[in-house]
Order: sequence, then structure tokens, then C-alpha cells
Amino acid sequence: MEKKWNTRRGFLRRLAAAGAGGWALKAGVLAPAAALGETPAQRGLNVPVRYPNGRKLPWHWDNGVKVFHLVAEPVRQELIPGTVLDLWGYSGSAPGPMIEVNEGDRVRILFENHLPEPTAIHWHGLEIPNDMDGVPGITQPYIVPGGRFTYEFTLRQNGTYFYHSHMAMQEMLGMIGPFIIHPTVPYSPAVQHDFAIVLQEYAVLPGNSVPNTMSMEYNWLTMNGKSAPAITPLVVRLGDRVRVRLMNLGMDGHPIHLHGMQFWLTGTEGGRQPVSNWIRRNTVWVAVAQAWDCEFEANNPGTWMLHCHLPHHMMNNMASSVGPMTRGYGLPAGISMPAGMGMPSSGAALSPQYGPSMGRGMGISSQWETPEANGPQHGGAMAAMPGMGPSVARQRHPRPGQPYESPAPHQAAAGQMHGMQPPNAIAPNANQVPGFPQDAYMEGPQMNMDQAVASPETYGLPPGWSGFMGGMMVLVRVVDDALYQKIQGLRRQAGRKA
Ligand SMILES: [Cu+2]
Repeated sequence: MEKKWNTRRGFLRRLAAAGAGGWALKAGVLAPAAALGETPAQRGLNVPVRYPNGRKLPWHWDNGVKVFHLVAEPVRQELIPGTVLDLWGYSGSAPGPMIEVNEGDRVRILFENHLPEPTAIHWHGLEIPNDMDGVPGITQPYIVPGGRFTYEFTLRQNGTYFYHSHMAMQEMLGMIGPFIIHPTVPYSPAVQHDFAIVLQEYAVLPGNSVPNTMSMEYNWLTMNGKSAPAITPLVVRLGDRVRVRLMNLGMDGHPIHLHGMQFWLTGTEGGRQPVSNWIRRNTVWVAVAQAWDCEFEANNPGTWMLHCHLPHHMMNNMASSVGPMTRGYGLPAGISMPAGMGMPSSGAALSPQYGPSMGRGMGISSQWETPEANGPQHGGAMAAMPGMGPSVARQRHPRPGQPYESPAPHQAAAGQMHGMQPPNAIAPNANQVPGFPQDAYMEGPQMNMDQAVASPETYGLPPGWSGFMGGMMVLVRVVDDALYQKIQGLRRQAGRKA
């Protein structure tokens, strides 16, 4: 194995010397596809996997073993500009950094627990000795705060895997990371781009930065720890073949859908599939604990969506489904913690009154959910809408025993909301149409944050693009060679690597 590495390293050194970039040497498995005008597969190499908005876990050699250092710890993860959650992750992020290795590698992971409670890491899908499997209490003692554990095993597989805490609720605070194993013989046909995307979800009550891991109603949906529009677009060249590796670990499955092109499902969490098993689709249900490798020919130029098709997963801070909390009444002040968590304080917990939202609610909805349509986030926003002042809201949504109170002026909301819709964006009779509003407040160029999420990969997108994106959503940009080179140049200027 060492001999094989030396051979490859020699090749990469020559390649680097030829001007292909020193970064090729560091990661160990790579091949700048375009540098030599050939595909990596023709060169006998795998393309490095790109992990947008994420990092790769560095490693070093120790006598033929690839040694990684991984820390479980609380992290502050910025989902979109200005929205930061307190999560638990690995080595500074949630999801954790990507481990990218080769079939046949011997790996050692020096693991430290910086959490305030026990944990252990499970290597999801790996066929390794039982005492390395990372199930606390069963295959190993749990790792106490401040404790360490050394995992070491040889990789006999290839494909898309991941690592995660084997403590269930820790998973829901973000504790997962990709574990990609390149094959000894590169997959065919070769791809020019290989992306890894981790799907996650969080339920965050208003005013909180810590997700409620007991909730099953999610208002923040992420790819690689970012919500749209902050997820970096996948930029590929027209004619390239692209692989996207999707991984999911949460409570929901996600039907990930690609616009404009069909893809082949070439691999699962069980590894590469024989060609006879490939399925042609444009939507794949990525169930919990699954991984799917999707491959497509980028033969349709344009800016395409790759997104979860669950409607509630296409928006950020989805407050619209929690009834009165969003419809002028707001979250009542002075509410107790049990009430805020939606815990009934009297009567039968599974009564018709409480049952439907037991364990699911975003707090007060377990008592107050009523058949109301979507609404703006509070009365301040409502007041800013044409013809929808507080009096209108009160008229439309009386609540017995608790008259509508005009909320305190909300400066930020007023500033953001006022005039956000162009005059013709809302019909004059909108308030008389049952169901209004649905998306009127949610989307639009006036809600854009183009500047805040600008990156080399967003170069040339139409102004206001970011106002139409939210949740688990990323752009796939199939661009011509000139634009591709331009963006690659910007990436180099920005000091970007794979
Ligand atoms: Cu989804």
C-alpha cells in the first residue's frame, strides 16, 4: 500500500510541478481535472470531493496510517447571514468536516470529547471491527467529557459514508460528518465534479439559538450547515459529468429534486451500485440514515435548482404554520417553560385538544392551533401590507377572551417589510381571497440578501436571486467555458481550494 502511495505521490508531484497546483499534493487523492486536458479517470485518479461551505479534516501520515484528529464540541453555526445557532458538531462546525480517504487506507482517528456529556462516534456503514463501531455501552465505554478514544481500522469499501454521534439527541444538534472513501479503481464513467451535501434540519423556537431537539416541526433546513441562499452554488461546465453525494441524518426524509436534467442513482449508503441497478430520476427520496450518489451530464445550460421538494423545507424560519403565533397575537409574554414547550398542564394529554400536536408543536401551537391560513410574522408586518392594518387583522382573527393587542413597534420588521412588494405584486382584493397570503411575504427580490451571500460562485446571477431561495436549496449552474473560467479565477483570487 505504501508503495502504491509513493507511486501516486510521485505522479502528483510531477503534476504539481507542471503547474497544476500545489494543493493537489496535500489532499492525497486528487487530480485537477482540466489541468492536463484529460479526465482524472483516464489518469487513473479520482477527482477530489468538494464539500461546499464545509472543510476537509486534515491528516498526517504515521508509519503508513492516516491520522486524523477529531473533536466533538459545541459550535456556533451561521445558517444565513445574521442567523447563528448554538449546535453541537465536530472540530468547529455542524456538520463536521469531511473525512476523505481511499479504499485500502488504514486510518486512525484521535477523538476528543469536548461536550458536557458522554458521546461516541459511529462510522455509518463501515465494515470494521465491532469494538470500533462507536456504540456507547455496547461496543465501547462511553467517552466522558474531556475523554479521548482512538479509533483505528482499515477501509475495505468505497463510497459515500458518514460518521455521527450514536447518542440520538446529539445527532439532532448537528453531530454528523461525511466520510468519503475513493475506490481503488475509479468509477466509470468519470466525473469532472464530485460534491458532497449533508442534509440537516433544526427546530428553533422564536428568540432561541438552541434547537428544540424534541420537536418534529423544523423551521431551519440546511445543506452543509447553511440554508439557502447562503449555500454556495455548484458551478459546473457545460458538458461535464457531475456527481452529487447526498447524506441525510435527521427526523425527516428529503425528496431532493434537480431541475433541467435527469440523474442516475449510481450509489447508496451501501456503496457503488452495479450499472444494472442504476435508476434514472430527477427526484430522490433521501431517507434518514441514507446516502445517494446522483450523477448527471450537465448538458443543459442555465441556472438550475437542486432542492428538497417538501414545501416547508424551502423556506427559512418557517413561522407560517404555527397559527396564532404568527397572526398578530404573537408569543405571549410570561409564558412558563412547560407551556412554551407545549406541555399540557391539565386534562388528558392525548385528548383531541392536545393530541394532534403532542411532541410536535412549536410550543404554544399545542394549545392554540386553529384552522388559519399562513400569515406574516407579526402584526407589524401585517400593518405594513396594503390594507392590512391591525384593525383588519383583529377583524379577521378574533380570539375569544383575548382581544387583539397591537404589538409593540418592530423597527426591523417595519424597515424590511414596508414597501417590500412592488405595487402590483398583491391583488387589490387579496384580503377577500380565502387562503391569502401564502408566499406573498416570503419571497421576492425585495427580500434579497445578494450582497451578504456573494461568493465567486454567485457571480453573474440575476439581481435579487437570493430573495427567491430558502431552506434546503442550492443552485446548479451549468455555464459555458468562459464563465466557468471567470468563476474559477475568482475562486483562486478568493484563495479557495477544493
Ligand atoms: Cu426536506
